[in-house]
Amino acid sequence: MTQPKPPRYQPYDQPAGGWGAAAATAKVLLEQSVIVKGSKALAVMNKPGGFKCPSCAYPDQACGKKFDFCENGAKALAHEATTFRVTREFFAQHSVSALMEQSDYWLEMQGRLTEPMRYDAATDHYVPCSWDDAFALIGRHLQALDSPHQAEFYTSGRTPNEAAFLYSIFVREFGTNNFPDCSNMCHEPTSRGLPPAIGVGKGTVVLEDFEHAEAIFVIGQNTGTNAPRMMSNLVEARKRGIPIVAVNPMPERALIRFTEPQDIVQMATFGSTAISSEFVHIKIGGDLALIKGMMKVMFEREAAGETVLDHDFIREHTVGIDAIREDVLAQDWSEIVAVSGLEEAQIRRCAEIYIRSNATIICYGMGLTQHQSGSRLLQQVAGLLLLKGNYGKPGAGISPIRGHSNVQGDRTVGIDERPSAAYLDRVREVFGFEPPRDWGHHTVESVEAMLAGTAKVFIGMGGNFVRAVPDTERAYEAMRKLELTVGIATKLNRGHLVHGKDALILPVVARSERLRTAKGEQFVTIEDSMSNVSASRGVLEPASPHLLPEVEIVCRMAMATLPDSKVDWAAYIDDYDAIRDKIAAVYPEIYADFNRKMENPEGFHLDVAPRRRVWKTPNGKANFLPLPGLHVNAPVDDPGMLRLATVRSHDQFNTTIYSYNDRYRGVYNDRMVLFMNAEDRAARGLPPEARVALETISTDGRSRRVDGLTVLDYPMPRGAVAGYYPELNPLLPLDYYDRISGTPAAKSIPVRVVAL
Ligand SMILES: Nc1nc2c(c(=O)[nH]1)N[C@H]1C(S)=C(S)[C@@H](COP(=O)(O)OP(=O)(O)OC[C@H]3O[C@@H](n4cnc5c(=O)[nH]c(N)nc54)[C@H](O)[C@@H]3O)O[C@H]1N2
Ligand SMILES: Nc1nc2c(c(=O)[nH]1)N[C@H]1C(S)=C(S)[C@@H](COP(=O)(O)OP(=O)(O)OC[C@H]3O[C@@H](n4cnc5c(=O)[nH]c(N)nc54)[C@H](O)[C@@H]3O)O[C@H]1N2
Ligand SMILES: [Mo]
Repeated sequence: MTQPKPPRYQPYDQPAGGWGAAAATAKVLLEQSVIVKGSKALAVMNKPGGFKCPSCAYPDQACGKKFDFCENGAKALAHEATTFRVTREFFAQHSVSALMEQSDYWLEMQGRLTEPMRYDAATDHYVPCSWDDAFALIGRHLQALDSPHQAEFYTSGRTPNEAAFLYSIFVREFGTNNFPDCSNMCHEPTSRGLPPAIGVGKGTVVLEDFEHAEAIFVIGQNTGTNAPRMMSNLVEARKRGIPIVAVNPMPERALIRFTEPQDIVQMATFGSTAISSEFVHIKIGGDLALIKGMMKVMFEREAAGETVLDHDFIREHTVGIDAIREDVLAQDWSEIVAVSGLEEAQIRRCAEIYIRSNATIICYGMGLTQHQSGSRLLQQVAGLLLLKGNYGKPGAGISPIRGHSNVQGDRTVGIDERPSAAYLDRVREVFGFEPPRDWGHHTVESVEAMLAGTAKVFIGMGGNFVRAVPDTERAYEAMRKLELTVGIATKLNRGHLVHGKDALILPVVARSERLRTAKGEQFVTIEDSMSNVSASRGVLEPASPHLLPEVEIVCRMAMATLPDSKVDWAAYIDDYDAIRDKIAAVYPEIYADFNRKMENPEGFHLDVAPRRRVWKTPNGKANFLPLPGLHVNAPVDDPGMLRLATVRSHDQFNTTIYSYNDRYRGVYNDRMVLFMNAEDRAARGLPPEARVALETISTDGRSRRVDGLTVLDYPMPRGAVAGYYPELNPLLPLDYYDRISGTPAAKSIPVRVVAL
C-alpha cells in the first residue's frame, strides 16, 4: 500500500461542479485504468438502450442532453468497470484476519470479485467453491433451521426489479417476511410516514414539475454530492428566477454556487449560478420548528383576514386542519427560534416565499428522515404542502430524493417486512403457495435477533450490512454468532470478513455489464426516485466468466432450498420477460402490460394517486397529522451535549470509499474529522485542529467511543457537529431509531467531546 498522504484542510471557495468535476471524472477513470472502456460506457449511461447509472436514484433528463451523467456517477461506473480483480490467488495470499486489518478503501480498491468463494475455518482463508456447492450449502443451512424466521434476507438498493421480485417470492415461499433492507436505514420514514397522510409512500413530482415550480425547498439533502444530476434542474429553476430555499446545518457548496459541467459557455467563461436565494442555517433536528413557524405565519395571517391557504383544496380533499391550526398557534415564537436556531425574520421570509408561490416542490433527504421522529416529521412536510394544495398540479409536490438507484423499485416489487394482506393474497393466487402473514424483521430487528441468537442465517443481496448498520461493534458480534453468512456482491467489503461459521462470497454480473442467458441477451428494469420504470442494458463484458446474474442466483438458491416449490424457478433463469409477466400479475394496478410498456425505450411512469388528487388512505382523504411539540429527537439533559450528524463525503458511495478527500468541504487525505463551530470548540478549551474522541451519551449503560478525530472549524450552528459515515457508526446506538419506520437516527446522535 502506498504511504498515506498528510491531511490537508483548506476551505473551498469556488463554485461546485465546473472544471473540478470534469477533472475528477477523468482522474477516476485513469485510476481504475478504464479510460476507453469507461468513456464508452459513460456515453450510454442513462440513455435509452443503455444502462442505468449504478449510483443514485435521480431520474434521467429527457431533454436530449448529449450526456446524462455526473462526476459521482462516473466514479461509481469507474469502480464497477475497473480492471482490477480479486482472484482465488488473492484469497490464497491474504487470510481473512489479515484482510480485516486493511481499510475499507483498500478492500474496495482491490477490484471486482471473480468467482464464488467459501470460508475455510481450518486455514482462515476463503477458498474457491463451485456454484453448485455454494447453492447446496445454502440449501442445507436453510433446511436445517427450526423455523424460517431464523433467517434474515437483506437487500441493498442496487438489485434490479426482476431479481428483487423473485427474491421476495423465494423468501416468502420459504416462509418468512424477514426482509431487512437498506431502505430501513434511509427513506423508510417516507414509505411509512407518508401513506397515512397522502396515501402513498413515494414522491409525487416528476422532472417536468421542476420547470413549472414557483418555489423549491431543498431540506436536509446534499444535492451536489448525492444527486448531482438534480443540479441541472436547480440551475434551470434559478435561471428562471424562482426562489430556492436550502435548509441545512452545513452550507453545502453546491447549494450556494454551482457551475454546470454540461454548460459549455459557463465552463468556458468560468461562470456559475447562485443556487439558493435563501440559505437556512438550521440546527440539527430544527426542521419541525421551522415548519411549524412557517405554518404559524400562515395561520396568523388567515386569522387577520388574509387568504393564504387553498381553502377549496383543503375543504374538498383534506381532514384534520383544525388540530394542526390549534397546535401551531399554541407554539411560542421564542421556542421556535431556540429549537430551530433561526431568526424569526428568516422563518417569516421562508413563509412569505411559500405563500407567494402557487406551485411549490419540497425535496428532502437524510437530514429529515434520520431522526427519532423522522416519519412524523415527514407528515408535517406533507401537511405544509397540503395547506396550499401543492399536489396534483404542475410544479408542485413532495419529492423525497432516494438513495440507491433501485431502492424504491425493490420496495415496490415486494421487499417489505410488513407486507399488506392484499399483496399477500395476490402472491397466493399467482404462485399457489400460502405466504407468511406475520411481520418480519426490519434492519435493526434483524441485528437484535442475531444478538439474541435467534437468527442463524444471513443472506445479503448486495450491500455492506455490517458497515451500514448502527453500533458497529455489536453488529460485528451479531454477525459472528451466525451459522451462515452469504454476501452476493460485486466488490469485496468488510461484510465478507465479519462472517458466520460458514460463509460464502457470491460474485454477480454488474449493472453496466451484459446479461446473456440461454434465451439471449436480457435486460432488467429499475424504478427511479420519481416512479419512472425503465430498462437497463449493460454494455460491457462481465468482469469474469464465472459471474452469475442476480436473477440466476436467486433461482438457484430457491431450487436448492425448496425441492417441492410451486414456482418454476428454472424458467426464470433465462427469460426475464417471464419474470415481468409475473410482476404484472401480482401488481395489476401499476404493472399491467409490463412487457409491452417496456417497448417504449424511455419506459413508463407508475401511477402515483396524489398526482390525480386521489388519496388511498383509509378515509379517502389527505390527512393533516399533528406532531406535538418542536422536537424530533428526545431531548438530552447534559450541558456539554452536541448533536452529531453522520454524513457522506463527496468521494464515497455509502460504505464504498473512493478517496479520502471531500473537496467541497475542503478536506483532503482524511476522513477522521469533526466539523464544529469554532465557538463550540473554544468553549471546550480546544485549540484549532485539536485531536479528540467522541463519546455517545447513551442511556443503556454501554460505552460508545471513537478516537482520533481532528476538530475542524466549520460553519456549523452552535451545538451541532458532523462527521463521516461509516467511520462514526460505532457511536450510533442500535435502539436509537424511529419507531414507526425502524430508521436509525443517524443525523442526531447525542455525543460529548473528550479531549485527548
Ligand atoms: N455520490 C454519492 N451519491 C449518493 C450516495 C453516496 O454515498 N454518494 N448515497 C446514496 C444514498 S443511499 C442516499 S440515501 C442519498 C443520501 O443523500 P443525502 O440525503 O444528501 O445524505 P447525507 O450525505 O447523509 O446528507 C444529508 C444532508 O443533511 C444535512 N443534515 C444533517 N442533519 C440535518 C437536520 O437535522 N436538518 C436538515 N435540514 N439537514 C440536516 C447534512 O448536512 C447533509 O447535507 O444519496 C445517494 N447518492
Ligand atoms: N451512520 C450512518 N449510517 C448509515 C447512513 C448514514 O447516513 N449514517 N446511511 C444509510 C443509508 S441511507 C443506506 S442506503 C445504507 C447503505 O447500506 P448498503 O446498501 O448495505 O451499503 P452500500 O455501501 O451501498 O453497499 C456496497 C456494496 O454493494 C455491493 N454491490 C454494488 N453493486 C452491486 C450490484 O449491482 N449487485 C450486488 N449484488 N451487489 C452490489 C458491493 O459489493 C459493495 O461493496 O447505509 C445506511 N447507514
Ligand atoms: Mo440510502
